[in-house]
Amino acid sequence: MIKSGAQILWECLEQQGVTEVFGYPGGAILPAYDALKYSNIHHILVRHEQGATHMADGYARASGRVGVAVATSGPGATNMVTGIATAMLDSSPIVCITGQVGSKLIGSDAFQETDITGVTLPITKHNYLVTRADEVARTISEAFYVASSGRPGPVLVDITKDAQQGTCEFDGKPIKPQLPGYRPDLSPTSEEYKHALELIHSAKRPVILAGHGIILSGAMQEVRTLAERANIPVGLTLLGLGAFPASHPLSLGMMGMHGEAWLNTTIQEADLLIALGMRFDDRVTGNLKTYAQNAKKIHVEIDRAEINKNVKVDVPLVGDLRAVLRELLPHVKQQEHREWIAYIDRMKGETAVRDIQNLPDSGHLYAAHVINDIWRETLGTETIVTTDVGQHQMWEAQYYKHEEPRTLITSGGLGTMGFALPAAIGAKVARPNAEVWVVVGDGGFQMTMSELATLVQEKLKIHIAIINNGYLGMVRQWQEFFYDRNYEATPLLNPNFVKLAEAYGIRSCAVTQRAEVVPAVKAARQHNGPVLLDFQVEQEDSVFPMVPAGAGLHEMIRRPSPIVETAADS
Ligand SMILES: Cc1cc2nc3c(=O)[nH]c(=O)nc-3n(C[C@H](O)[C@H](O)[C@H](O)COP(=O)(O)OP(=O)(O)OC[C@H]3O[C@@H](n4cnc5c(N)ncnc54)[C@H](O)[C@@H]3O)c2cc1C
Ligand SMILES: Cc1ncc(C[n+]2csc(CCOP(=O)(O)OP(=O)(O)O)c2C)c(N)n1
Ligand SMILES: [Mg+2]
Repeated sequence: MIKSGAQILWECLEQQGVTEVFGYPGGAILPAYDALKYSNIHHILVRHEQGATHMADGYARASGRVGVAVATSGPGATNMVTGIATAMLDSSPIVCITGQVGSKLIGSDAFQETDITGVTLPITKHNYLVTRADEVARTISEAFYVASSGRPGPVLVDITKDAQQGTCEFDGKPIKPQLPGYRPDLSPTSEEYKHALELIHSAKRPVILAGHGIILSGAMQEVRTLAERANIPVGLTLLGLGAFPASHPLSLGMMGMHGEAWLNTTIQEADLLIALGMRFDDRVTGNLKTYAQNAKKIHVEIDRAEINKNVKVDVPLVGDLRAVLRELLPHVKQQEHREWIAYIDRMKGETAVRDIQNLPDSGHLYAAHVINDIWRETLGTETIVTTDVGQHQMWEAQYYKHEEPRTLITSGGLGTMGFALPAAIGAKVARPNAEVWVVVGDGGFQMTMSELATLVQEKLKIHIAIINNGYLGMVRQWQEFFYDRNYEATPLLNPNFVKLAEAYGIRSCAVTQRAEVVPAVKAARQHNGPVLLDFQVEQEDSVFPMVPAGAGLHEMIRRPSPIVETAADS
């Protein structure tokens, strides 16, 4: 049958299982918007194209399915850049579709022309410029395959206006992607497996470093089997949180710059690191020269480019984590590591870690208490938390205990302020039955708060917890520690967030006392609609521990008074 490129686009998206897209129209993408009338896909109108990309990203992270964002040429496309880079750094599978000026106008500085494939070349896994209707179907099929296979990532498809308007024969049959140069299905050699097993069986002080790749690979059960059978404690990266249950006796919490002190010490004293789907980010390793110097290292990783990039390893196992562990596990023997685990337990302290509920109410409202209370109230329910970037993000990682994968959605690699609210919208669209909480700073919230209108228009029940400290808190903390408390450009004059929410028709209240937190959270959960809570917390609190940039992982700044760092301190 003869169809337009625009019609083919939506049909091919449907073939990929797409049911929702996040977008914003404009001239160069109008033929595609017009053809939406032939499609069952639900289009969610955002308020800024950056929001569309974070929504697609949140959708992907919550569900494992590819998220889709749509924008027009020029400013529409360039507004997507931050969201694309965010997805790239965290290996999140999204497909961004942009309109482009007519193919004959390309290179003429036509109205709203930007070379978006050129602009996004370094921040996409791959991108395409489509100039003919008969290229649309093959390109969409390849784009989804590239975005979701191997190491996932963002793919951009730029479609000229004439390719959308032009017609061609289209039989509706799905096209198999043909990419001979692209080989995402690697696997280790038998020698490498043997070497890894020798190291696992001879280690006295092993630790598993659990990363985001576990969630992407779906290898949660395999990792748990490995840890339990060989009695190996598990530390997690920020993006790995949820890959291994926080309540598991072998879980040591988060590693790195703001990770748990006992875990950072464990890593520095280990004789074997088993890195699973993590990329040794500098926030995780601290100074590479002093990082885990006495440890042998096994690195299971799907992307060969990550091997020996930051940390030199003894045994690389390149392949899909789940497949690699399934190969390895039948040969892994039972082990105890009693002394090692007892030693780590002593560092942790006897009571439950970061158990702050019994601390007396000092009259101050701490972010840690707010986040811990949200965790307690939502315990045992299917809850997704999205965070923004800054102190509240680290407190969330420390005081909300994630038991399940895909329950924490946060921008780790790019650290994109403005991520939390749109990512939550994407997550709620992907998993409507999940409860969704946005934990966001007063600074970052103001970067994308225009998306409040999107969630109201879509009737999404999302809970927003602003951790309002009146500062760009994480930057203020750096100024306090390293710049003589010169608080240049970090105090914030904020709008009245409660009135702002009310202007959008969103129920809202401010919370200033610790005793008010739980009732406010309970009321928000009971309300049949979105709620915004303005938690006015201690203004100059800091995140501890902290490994200063460039310092060794063991060189942590500890909290001067043991209020909310570790149970062991008290
Ligand atoms: C303010 C701030 C502070 C931060 N502080 C910390 C901190 O204290 N601690 C911390 O941990 N992080 C911290 N981060 C986050 C940090 O910057 C990194 O984003 C994070 O450590 C990366 O975690 P990851 O390596 O597990 O995930 P990713 O960066 O997503 O890497 C995942 C790896 O898994 C691989 N992979 C993907 N799929 C598969 C598969 N199927 N099989 C095998 N491998 C696969 C990928 O190729 C990639 O190498 C902070 C971020 C911010 C913004
Ligand atoms: C888009 C963007 N701009 C700047 C930064 C640098 N930055 C990192 S954390 C931070 C402060 C965040 O303040 P707020 O949102 O209030 O969160 P808080 O740290 O106070 O919890 C800034 C400015 C960033 N990560 N992203
Ligand atoms: Mg703040």
